[in-house]
Amino acid sequence: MSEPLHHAPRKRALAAASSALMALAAIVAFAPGTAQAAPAADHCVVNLSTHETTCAATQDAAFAADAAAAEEVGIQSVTLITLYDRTNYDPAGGTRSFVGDGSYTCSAAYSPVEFSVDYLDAAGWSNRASSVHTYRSCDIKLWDSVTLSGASSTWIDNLANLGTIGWSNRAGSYQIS
Ligand SMILES: [Ca+2]
Repeated sequence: MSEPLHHAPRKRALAAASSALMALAAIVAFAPGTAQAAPAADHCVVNLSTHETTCAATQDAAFAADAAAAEEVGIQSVTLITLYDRTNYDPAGGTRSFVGDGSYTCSAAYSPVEFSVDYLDAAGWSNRASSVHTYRSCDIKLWDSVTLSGASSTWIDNLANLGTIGWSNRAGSYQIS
């Protein structure tokens, strides 16, 4: 049985690990100088249990690669959040998903926050998400800038067009609860 994911020290570890992994993912996913132009269609899965980030050319391939790697260490990946570059959950522009282990479910309440992702810019995802889908009772709050600073959105369950609440291509960091 793996350790529960929602302990505070785990969040700090996640933030640090994610920064390093996202930086690596950005190097893999983008040629220098192209990150601000039309982003390539890239698909990454951030595993909150293993702290590994797995990227592939398609969303299905990214999920499959993450699931295979997690299974080797006894974790069954389950999707908590998927960010989409495009509206209407269209994966064609790229996706970034966060997965937990098979038994993980977010708490019904918005407090405490269960995960924080402080640096979407390092992953090439700052000002990019235009729709978001959540699972396992999780909700997401978007922040305008990195490190959970600037304005923040309401807690979002699923939203096919973040533009309807003024949050398309805007989030620089976010929280999950
Ligand atoms: Ca977008």
